[in-house]
Amino acid sequence: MDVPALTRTLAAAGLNAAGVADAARWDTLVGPPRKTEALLAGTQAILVFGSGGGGLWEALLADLRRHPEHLAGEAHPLDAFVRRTVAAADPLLGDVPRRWFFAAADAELHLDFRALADLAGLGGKSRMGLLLHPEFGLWLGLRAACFLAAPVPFSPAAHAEPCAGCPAPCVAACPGSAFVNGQWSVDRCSAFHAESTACEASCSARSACPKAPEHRYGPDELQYHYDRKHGRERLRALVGLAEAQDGFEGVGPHWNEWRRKVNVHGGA
Ligand code: B12
Ligand code: SF4
Ligand code: SF4
Repeated sequence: MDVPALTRTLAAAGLNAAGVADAARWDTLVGPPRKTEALLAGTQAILVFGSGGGGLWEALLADLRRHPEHLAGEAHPLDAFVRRTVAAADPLLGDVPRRWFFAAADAELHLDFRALADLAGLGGKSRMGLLLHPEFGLWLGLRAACFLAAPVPFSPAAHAEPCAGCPAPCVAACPGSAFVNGQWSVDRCSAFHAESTACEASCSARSACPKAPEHRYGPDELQYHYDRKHGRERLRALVGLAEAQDGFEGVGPHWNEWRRKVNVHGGA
């Protein structure tokens, strides 16, 4: 088992933020269906991988330019790229029992990746409800986690209150009054999406955060994450795939349907 080599290999493909969580602490947070006993008996450590800044997007574009069929044949090409990248690197873990999970919205089993990444020392909880990473700020996607039945040193905790002392330009920049008592509210934000198109292509509050401006996503990546339909059209243009050859239309994110689709809590 070579965890450092796995981490280096994934970082080279844009999964450039990694941490290790204590499985026993995870078990205190979740209900029976998501405890390690149910997911992988004997789990001791959980490797958590994220993508900071635009590295993963650039690696995706390079892959799709070489293999346009990876776009034409996948409803969620970025998530599919992450799965392929992980599958290619996985043999570095040798014969240690393990199980991978992904943060994709259509994952078979949803885990609360923000809580996992918190345990793995990747960042703290911001006013935006997003995990704020010390190097990448709010520009961090959470992508994959590997439950491992082997000991790996746990990562130190990150700064628990990353917004302390900040005058909160995120709140001032939000046109949808989505903050309640200074904290982002998913219900307010979702309601605003239902009544206005102002945030259909980006989030002004997230973009106003002064942390890590050098890692803000570029316009193409922002559009892909916030407006999948037009984001996919742009992706086709960037990799030279004709619309007629594309087997999918971009859909999501599902601002007002996610409660029906997703359950990351322990009960069910
Ligand atoms: C469903 C979903 C949505 C839904 C609902 C969002 C929500 N808040 O629940 C919708 C469509 C609205 C949405 C929107 C967005 N999402 Co979203 N979403 C998800 C998904 C698939 C599941 C989340 C979920 O079910 N939540 C329901 C329960 C768990 O949420 P909750 O009770 O409100 O959340 C509590 C816990 O997370 C808890 N918590 C416990 N410990 C910790 C520790 C930390 C550090 C934090 C931050 C929270 C936390 O705090 C919350 C309040 O009690 C996750 C991927 C995953 N598997 O985790 C991505 C995810 C949370 N989304 C993400 C992002 C980036 C977004 C968007 C910016 C959209 C975009 N286009 O990229 C917006 C804005 C979100 C925001 N400001 O919070 C990222 C967050 C990355 C990060 N740095 O934190 C994730 C992890 C996806 C990813 N691949 O990276 N999302
Ligand atoms: S998406 Fe729009 S309404 Fe929601 S937090 Fe961002 S700026 Fe505010
Ligand atoms: S703008 Fe300030 S308060 Fe808002 S998320 Fe960024 S650091 Fe936190």
